[in-house]
Amino acid sequence: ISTHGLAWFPQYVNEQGIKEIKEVWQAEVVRLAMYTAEYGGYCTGGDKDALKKLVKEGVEYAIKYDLYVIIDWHILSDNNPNTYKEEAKAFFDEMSEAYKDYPNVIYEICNEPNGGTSWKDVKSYAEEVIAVIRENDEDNIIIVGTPNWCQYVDQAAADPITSYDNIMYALHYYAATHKDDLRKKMVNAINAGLPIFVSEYGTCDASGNGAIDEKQANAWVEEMDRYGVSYVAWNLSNKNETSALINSGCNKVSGFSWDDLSASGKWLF
Ligand code: DCB
Repeated sequence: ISTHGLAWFPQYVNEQGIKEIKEVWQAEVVRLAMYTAEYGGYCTGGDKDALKKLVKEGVEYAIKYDLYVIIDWHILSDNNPNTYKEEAKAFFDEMSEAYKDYPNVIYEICNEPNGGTSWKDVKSYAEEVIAVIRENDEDNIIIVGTPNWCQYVDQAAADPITSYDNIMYALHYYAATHKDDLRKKMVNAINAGLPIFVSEYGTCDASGNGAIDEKQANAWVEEMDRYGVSYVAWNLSNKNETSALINSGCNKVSGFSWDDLSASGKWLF
């Protein structure tokens, strides 16, 4: 399960809520989505100390309750991860120094490159940020985003990062938008030897809203299970949108009942 933007919905990072992600939802991984350029974005005037504190709280709870935790540098409207590369290096230097001894901590260094960002751009960014992380932390998993909102895994498969180990590549899908074609890209990339992590998906369309496509959503899960691919649902919030797992009228931050869940929350549960 992924949070929504941490600056926007900070309340879902709380001890009981994270505990329930493991014990009630029976998920194995929580993703902490920290936007870089929107909604109090880390690089666009957001409160850096407050955001880092929230990330660290989330990680501490994940460690305590035995969950994997993804620290997500959530680029989006900034398009190209090189836009805030220096900030990313400083951020991941601090995080990898703090968590090098916790193998359940995963670094996702660029959510969704888009806006014409090429794999060459992403790869050169990744090699610089990974070098910083590997100075501190020699083996925790690092997830690298792929072009076109994490759909062009074929480009990464054709030219993967070879100078470091334990690198995975993100594929993201929204089931009402991305169907057979993207599933085929996933399978081809896996067959080419690329380690894929679906660090974000939705059952609705690519805006995070619109109708749920249950048939496609189930087809994705079947294919991911067949190949042992991990997947993380977007998003744990009560925003009035389909992808939000909690109903917009519910202000609880843990202890959800069945009726508190949205249709996508019920599907996931
Ligand atoms: C991704 C982003 C994620 C975004 C979801 C749904 O964007 F990683 O941040 O979440 O997928 O679009 C949405 C939230 C909204 C929020 C909006 C902007 O659910 O509440 O208002 O972000 O922050 C994607 C994924 C795929 C595609 C496009 C986008 N695509 N996108 O395939 O075209 O443009 O954001």
